[in-house]
Amino acid sequence: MSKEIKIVVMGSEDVGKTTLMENLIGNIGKVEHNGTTVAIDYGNIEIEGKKIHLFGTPGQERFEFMRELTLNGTDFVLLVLDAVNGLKQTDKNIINTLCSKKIPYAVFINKTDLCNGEESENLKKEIYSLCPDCDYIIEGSAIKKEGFDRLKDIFANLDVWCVF
Ligand SMILES: Nc1nc2c(ncn2[C@@H]2O[C@H](COP(=O)(O)OP(=O)(O)OP(=O)(O)O)[C@@H](O)[C@H]2O)c(=O)[nH]1
Ligand SMILES: [Mg+2]
Repeated sequence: MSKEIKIVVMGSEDVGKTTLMENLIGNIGKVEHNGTTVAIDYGNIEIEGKKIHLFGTPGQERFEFMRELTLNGTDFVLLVLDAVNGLKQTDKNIINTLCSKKIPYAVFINKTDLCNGEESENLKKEIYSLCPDCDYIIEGSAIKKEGFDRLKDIFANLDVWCVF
């Protein structure tokens, strides 16, 4: 039996969750309506011999119940944020949930190709003020595949492996 891991990709509407999964993994399963995710994206990737299963959640608030469902049994969460638009209430709710349930997570500050760095610094301060335990913060661009090496490195070195 091999060790595999379940990672849930979360974040509010249009932050780039599906784009990140597509550009990181390539071929993913997704259900979209007019470009909006309406079910769970799924794909898997092998990094340094370890199989990582990624489950992408819809960002629109009407699908909040799916986020709850997908979190069941997760080992790790990747919270994707939009560097330009900052933290939405949905993101704050997600951070509070992860923090209170003690679910380990990394934050990917996406769309840094559209800003000058100041936005990311402000976001980091906000994240730490909500949850001082935040494990990792990565800056990058899902469209340009920037920040992916660091992301893969974090995934490869997680010590939360479960057996599927
Ligand atoms: N400039 C820029 N645009 C991006 C980046 N990542 C995603 N986008 C754009 O942002 C928009 C939303 O991307 P999606 O990947 O659909 O976002 P999502 O978080 O999956 O959206 P929902 O499923 O509706 O919650 C699309 O137009 C993407 O092309 C990025 O790194 N830089
Ligand atoms: Mg999506």
